Amino acid sequence: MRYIRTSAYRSNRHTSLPATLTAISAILLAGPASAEVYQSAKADFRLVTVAEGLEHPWSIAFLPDGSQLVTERSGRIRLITDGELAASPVANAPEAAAQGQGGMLDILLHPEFGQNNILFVSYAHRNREGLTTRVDRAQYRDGALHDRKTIFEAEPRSSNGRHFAGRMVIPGDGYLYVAVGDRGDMDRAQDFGDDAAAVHRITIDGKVPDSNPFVDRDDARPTLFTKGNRNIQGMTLHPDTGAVWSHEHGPRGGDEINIIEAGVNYGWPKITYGIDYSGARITDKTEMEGMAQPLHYWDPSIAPSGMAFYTGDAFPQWQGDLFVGALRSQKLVRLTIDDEEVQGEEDLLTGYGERLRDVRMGPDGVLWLLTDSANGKVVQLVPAE
Ligand SMILES: [Ca+2]
Repeated sequence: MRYIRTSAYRSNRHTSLPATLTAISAILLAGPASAEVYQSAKADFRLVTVAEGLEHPWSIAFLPDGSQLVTERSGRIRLITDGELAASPVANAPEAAAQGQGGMLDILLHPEFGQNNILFVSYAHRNREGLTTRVDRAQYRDGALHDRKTIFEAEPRSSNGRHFAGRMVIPGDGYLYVAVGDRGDMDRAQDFGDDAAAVHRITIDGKVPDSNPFVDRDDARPTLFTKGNRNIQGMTLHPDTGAVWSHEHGPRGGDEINIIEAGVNYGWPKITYGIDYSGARITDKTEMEGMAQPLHYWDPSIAPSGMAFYTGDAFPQWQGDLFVGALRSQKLVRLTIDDEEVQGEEDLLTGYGERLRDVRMGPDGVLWLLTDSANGKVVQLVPAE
């Protein structure tokens, strides 16, 4: 079937469609997919809304039985089965502090979830001493978390409700990597006695691996794996190298992509691109001995969130491309990568009008997106034809 290829069609979508296009879109509507075709340099695609009515969905995990678990920043974990959002949230979820940018954040299945049912949830947690980023491990069975325990908690806490980070991955070494932001206080970012502005590496029981880069330093927190990361909102594994790729929110004009490596200082706020959102200069330095350069930075900022390498069969043209969601600039960015170099960048979904919170490679070979709103959606990105 031929797809629709006019920009007029796109700009008309909020008004009335010309009769001929309406007729064509009726034919295209074979399922719940939007009839709208989005064009891109290498592939045209449509969106399929899997579920909606989620409160600021933040992260999605794909269960082996084909269902999905989705966190809502408001504090719940929801189950979606065959496009049906279960009315009851997952039971025994941790109590997340939905305050500022905080709430229920990332959800990650153990690589052997099919055998052990173990998953990890990160969230903002509040007690009398303030707020922090925390990780619980639990077993998921029958719509509930079982044997849930806290395995990581960043210190110290503060009253600041910003920059919790929270993204997690488990690369080939089998350790859990969890990102913690600078908590809205840049002075914490280069203090190695502070858990803020870092990627931490722990065992899945919450212990400190002996091989962590700063374990022998008295002035450093032992779980630190990196330092100087302002607010990581995307982490994913490279499909070939297994390396941990991340992006972080920088200041105005300084969002970055980095590869996370042991003991590396990513510089914030000693070096950075961009300026403070107030307009003030943070530093005049963009590089310094002993601090890593980003692979890529965005000026103007896009407020990236969620990231995934495309590895599916539905879009052979996109194999190996890196997809990044954007909150503020409401788009999906496709980056072409050669080894560890960003070679090209294309903006997708600029007409969709949604903040994108998460971008994942689904087990079904297509990208899945979460939109960030009070009526958040789970969306699949499928070929146009
Ligand atoms: Ca940096």
